[in-house]
Amino acid sequence: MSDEIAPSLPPVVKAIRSSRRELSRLLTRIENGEADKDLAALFPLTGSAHIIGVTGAPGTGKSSLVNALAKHYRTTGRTVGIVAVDPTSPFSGGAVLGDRIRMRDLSGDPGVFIRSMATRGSLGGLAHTTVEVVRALDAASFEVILIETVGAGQSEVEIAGAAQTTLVIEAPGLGDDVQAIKAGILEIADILVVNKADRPGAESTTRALRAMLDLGHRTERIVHHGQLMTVPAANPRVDESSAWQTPVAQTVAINGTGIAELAEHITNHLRYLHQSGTLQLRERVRIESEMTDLLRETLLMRLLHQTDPAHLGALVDQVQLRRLDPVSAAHLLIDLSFPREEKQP
Ligand SMILES: Nc1nc2c(ncn2[C@@H]2O[C@H](COP(=O)(O)OP(=O)(O)OP(=O)(O)O)[C@@H](O)[C@H]2O)c(=O)[nH]1
Ligand SMILES: [Mg+2]
Repeated sequence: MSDEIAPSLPPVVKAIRSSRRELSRLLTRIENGEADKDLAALFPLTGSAHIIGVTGAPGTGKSSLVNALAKHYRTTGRTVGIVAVDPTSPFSGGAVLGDRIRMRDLSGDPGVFIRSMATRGSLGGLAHTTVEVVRALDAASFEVILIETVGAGQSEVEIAGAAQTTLVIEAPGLGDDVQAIKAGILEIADILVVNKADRPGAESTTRALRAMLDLGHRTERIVHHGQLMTVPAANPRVDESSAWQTPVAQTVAINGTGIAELAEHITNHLRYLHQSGTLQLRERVRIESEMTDLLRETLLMRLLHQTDPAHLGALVDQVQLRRLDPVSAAHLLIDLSFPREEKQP
């Protein structure tokens, strides 16, 4: 973290750039949903970090890989923030312990900051909290931010939305078919990684993934009704030569084999994002969807706040008696709080 701190920086940014304890405290406030003012103050200081998502089935070696990548980036002098997200665990205790052991060689390095999160600390939803934690690390001037999530469900896909580059981790010997197909997360992969390449079956897993990428899995991301969607890249607009070709990298996270090559793929991907304009496009989509979520939440809160509970109860009665349908009832309530303007002829 920088020693020269400009005097014009907001107090919270000065604090988290100069003290790890202040940063930890801010992250706790974020998890408790008590940091809206701080987040607003630090927001203008975000946008510099390269945010990398690392996702994949349990035990594929994500933490080990994050550890190895972090060590690699430290040798290049870059600072690294790590967010380990475990949506399945109600407490982060176990995950923290495991990660601490695996990432022990990073502790004590002031250029690395590690935070483990679980559903426990997530008032506004884990994906949303993760985005805010990443923003705090970004404003604290960590240059690379690695987000580890256990891959499978929708929350991982959402969390991956916070990343600019998403790595999907596979390992040989997880069963006959490649796990990504089942999980449906191949679509979110910017880079596929076959970790545990020292294990038997690594070659066939790699071949299977390459074949999948060649066969109809070539996709492009488009914006449709404000949502970023993955569609088959059959569209003639997409110039094959300029589209990103998802690479399949092999690594042995526990001894560092292939990590430099993986880091090179990551750098290439960031360059591609910049040059193609995709970086800005993805960010716009992310902001739009975040704002839509916030609007939905805020408007609902305001509406319920303004609504007389007796009136709501009476409407529910009417619906139950089949005198009113649910859609009309909802519109009646909304029209009370947000009267429709009469159209001028
Ligand atoms: N042989 C071999 N073992 C590895 C490699 N990478 C990780 N492991 C081992 O695989 C096990 C799981 O590694 P983790 O890094 O905890 O995997 P993870 O994906 O973070 O696991 P969860 O967070 O529990 O989903 C550990 O015992 C690691 O030592 C590798 O490249 N080769
Ligand atoms: Mg892990």
